[in-house]
Amino acid sequence: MHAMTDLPAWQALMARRAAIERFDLRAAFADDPTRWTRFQLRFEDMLVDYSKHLIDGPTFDLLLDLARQAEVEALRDAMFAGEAINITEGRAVLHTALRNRSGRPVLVDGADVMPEVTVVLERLRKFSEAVRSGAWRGFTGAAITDIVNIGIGGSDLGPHMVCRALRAFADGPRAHFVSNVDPAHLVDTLADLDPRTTLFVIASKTFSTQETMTNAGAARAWLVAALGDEGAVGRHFVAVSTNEQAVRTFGIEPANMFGFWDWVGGRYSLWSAIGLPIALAVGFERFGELLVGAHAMDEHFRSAPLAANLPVVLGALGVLYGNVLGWGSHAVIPYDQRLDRFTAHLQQLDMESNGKFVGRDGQRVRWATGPVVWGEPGTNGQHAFFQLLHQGTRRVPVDFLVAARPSIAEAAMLGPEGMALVEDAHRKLLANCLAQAEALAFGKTHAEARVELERQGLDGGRLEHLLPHKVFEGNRPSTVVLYPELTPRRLGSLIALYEHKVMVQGAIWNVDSFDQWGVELGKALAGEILPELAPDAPPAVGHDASTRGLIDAIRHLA
Ligand code: G6Q
Repeated sequence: MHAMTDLPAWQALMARRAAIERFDLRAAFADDPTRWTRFQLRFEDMLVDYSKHLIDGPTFDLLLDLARQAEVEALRDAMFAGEAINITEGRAVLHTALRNRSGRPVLVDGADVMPEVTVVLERLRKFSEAVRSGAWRGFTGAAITDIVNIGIGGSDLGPHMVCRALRAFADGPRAHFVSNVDPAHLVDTLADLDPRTTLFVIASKTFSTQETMTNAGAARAWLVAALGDEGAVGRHFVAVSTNEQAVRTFGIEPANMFGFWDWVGGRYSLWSAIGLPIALAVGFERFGELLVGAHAMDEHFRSAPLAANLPVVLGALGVLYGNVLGWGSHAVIPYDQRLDRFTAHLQQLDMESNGKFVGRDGQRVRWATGPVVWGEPGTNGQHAFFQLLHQGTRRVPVDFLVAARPSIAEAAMLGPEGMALVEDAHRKLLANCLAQAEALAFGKTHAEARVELERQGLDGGRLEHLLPHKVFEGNRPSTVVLYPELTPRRLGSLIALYEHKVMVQGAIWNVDSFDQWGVELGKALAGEILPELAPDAPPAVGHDASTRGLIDAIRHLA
């Protein structure tokens, strides 16, 4: 195990730090006509442009050296080999096995897990096809029109994001997602649904998470009250879990339970039976294409040399900003409306994986770890937080994700002019995306701003007054990830790219990217306060004065 700051490449990067801070993208592009081709990677039909980063050849090489010296490759290989790289939980990390299409066995403790993976996939196929075809019917004999996934965190964000991303392909029951224990979430969702045609998927690895079990209980009460028979539960509830006993206790037969394994982390679980809502909404075949796309990225990650390895390159660039330059956040802005939950999924993936201050050696790390990941789709963000990206005092690297062409599905809805309208709107989307990346990188100098104001007819004091506000200092880095069109396969590759990028960074920072003790704390703490909020509970004792006071105030106000 290493300390990042002891690695020779880190020290060399530190020695270059002043030069990196002075790095000028305008000059870099002017001096090197090959820069755009030099700093880009292609993966299948996806293009990743990272030429607008604050790197030259030597800096880039040092970042890769850092990844090499941090033994990223060894940890990667150990992950694919099924070693227990989640060291605090003593577990293998094998979401890659869930989408393994190579025919190679994947061994955990000497046993190949692939046969079990195949069995569960086959069950998902059969079940999703039965629901979609109408062969599976509700208690009253009606076919299922709506599914409600009840789950939270990893049992919600991934499938929810994918179902939204693949709306152009949705041809099955409508998928809804309820996660929050705030009763408004469930109630608002159920308000538009018919219990006779609604299927609930209770998704919980542990089947004990407070929010999920509370919502599942309330959903069952709603269904039984409406259909007037406890027996209806069996036709309207299925479970995705690793906890068969708890599923049975809830009243769901094991035949209607889809399992997965403790080597699948929650935030990496959309590829497992947790992806059931995806298979229901877009069909098992397209769910399979999603897995194929992710597998292709897995193969790239395990075999491409570091300098051409997308997750390694993107991970290393993040280390440049987070560690060498000390920036604290990272924006992911899809210019792709259907990726409107993509950043939310990434927030969990990245912040839960690498938001750690203790290293794999049990020591407090002496360097920054995971950034704050945030973002909203463009162009909306342009009318909101982009001000800070362009002219704020904090600098934030940005990932732009954008499709070269619109989805044909939209065009048909808009009448005979549909295709032309959609193409026009999509070109505007693309123009905005590219313009933002360009403006961030190259800014607007004093001289340029002056010329612009003069052209607008300003001069004298008015011009001088406005001038400093019209300057954009530029040198704000971004990556553009361009793909032809958002398809299940492409989406699978994109998600897997970020999964592996997070792993690469965790390896460099020497943290266990696969545990989540911070989440476990939250699960335990609320349990202590809950009984103290009951109307007839004695006054709260213990806690701090603020928490006690708030408990008291809630009881008076409730
Ligand atoms: C993910 C985390 C966490 C988890 C939820 C739900 O990696 O462990 O987000 O997915 O807390 O847990 P259950 O699936 O057990 O309900």
